Order: sequence, then C-alpha cells, then structure tokens
Amino acid sequence: MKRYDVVSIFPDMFDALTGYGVTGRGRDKGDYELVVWNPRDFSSDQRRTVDDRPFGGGAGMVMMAEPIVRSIRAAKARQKSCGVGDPKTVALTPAGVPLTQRLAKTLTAMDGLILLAGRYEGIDQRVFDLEVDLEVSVGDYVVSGGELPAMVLLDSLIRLIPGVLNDDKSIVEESHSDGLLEYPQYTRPEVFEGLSVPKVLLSGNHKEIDDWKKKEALEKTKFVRPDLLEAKPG
Ligand code: 9D3
Repeated sequence: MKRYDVVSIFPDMFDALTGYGVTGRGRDKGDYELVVWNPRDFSSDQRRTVDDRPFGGGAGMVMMAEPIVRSIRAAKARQKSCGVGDPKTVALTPAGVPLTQRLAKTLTAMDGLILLAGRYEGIDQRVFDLEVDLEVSVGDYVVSGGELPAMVLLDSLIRLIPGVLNDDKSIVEESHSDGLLEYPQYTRPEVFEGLSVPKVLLSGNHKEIDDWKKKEALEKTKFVRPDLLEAKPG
C-alpha cells in the first residue's frame, strides 16, 4: 500500500479524487491511503489564521510558515509510523519543474509522499528551505491553488500502482505508443450520422490494424505536438 499525505486548507476537495473512478476503487481496495492535514488545525491563534501580508509589499497574502511546517512534520511523523523511511515532500507551485509521465513514474516508485498544496499568492520561503524536497508545476497556466494540481499529480501516480487499473492491457498499450498522441477510436454503431468506422478496424487483420493505429498516432502527433517527435528516435 502506498501512503500519501496532503497539506491543504481545503481537505474536502480531495473527495473528488478518492470518491470516483479508478482512484476511488484503488483507495477502497487498499492500493493506497490518503490523509489530508489542514494547516488551520496547526495555527497558533483563535481565528485559525494561516495567511499574512507579504514583507516588502506586493499583492495579496502569503501562507505563514508555522502552520504549514507543523502540518508537514505531523505528516512526516505519520509516514514514518507506517514504515516510510525518508518520506519526500513535494510542493505544487507554478514555479516547479513540469509534471511529465517520466516524473510520475519516478514518484510512484516511492513508498510514501507528502504533497503541499498552497493558496493565496504564495508560501513563506522558509517552508521550502526547511521541509520541501521538490517543486512541481502542472503546466504554464494559472489556477487558483495547489489542490487541483496535487490531485492531477496523485492521479498520475495512483494509476501506475500495480493492480489499480483493472486490466494490464492499457498499460502495455501505453508503453507501446509511448510519447505519441492517441489514434482515433470508434465503437458501435458502424455508421453514425453518415460517418463510418474506418474499414481496416473491421478487417480482423491485426497487423494492418496495428500499422493503422501507429500511422494515425504519428500523423496526429506531427500536426498537434511536433515537439514530442523532436528528441525521439525511430
Ligand atoms: C506571482 C503571480 N502568480 C504566480 C504565477 C501568483 C500565483 C498564482 C496562482 C501563485 C499561486 C497560484 C496558485 N497556483 C498553484 O498553486 C499551482 C499551479 C499553477 O497555478 N499552475 C500550474 N501548476 C501549478 S502547481 C500549483
């Protein structure tokens, strides 16, 4: 069983991950566990404050170091109590390294992970200095907080845990078409509003079908994401 701890002031958002689809069933089956720590529970004032104004000025509020550091340390203690030797802490930030399938494969190999999802304009730098091993971004666009990015990262890790995907065929196909975009897919009926399924897919000739899928995937990739083909042999 993989152990995931998340630090977030919106714990209920993670029900979207644990309550649905393969990530929901994976949790029910005990493929992984997810515990969310709320920095408000580690705040030192009556109002449960977790943010304050930035030194030096600037727009918006910054998340305070103390409630976050205390949350991360509680998460680390829990991970160690579960036998995770040296749990790594990953912060989701717009300035992180881009999430890729390669990074997902690296992180899914860890027994446990702690993820930090921030809100407001940022997080006090001393949190990173003291407790964070890696910053990860989910792409060059702005969202309102780290929770959705944390769920994107978690989903990409969880579906790589052996047994989470019910069939192992999709994993084989994934590695097969590695780095290419998807070929077009069809199901019944054979004709829909005058549009027919390509004949080759009904031919039963598996070699021809495989060649067609490869050709379509390559074509689509050349057109939409030529950058994916740049550094690729074959
Ligand atoms: C200084 C201007 N903004 C940085 C681009 C401030 C800011 C905006 C949004 C700071 C944090 C956020 C909230 N976003 C995330 O926490 C985040 C994120 C993202 O916005 N895009 C891509 N990946 C990620 S991972 C976490």
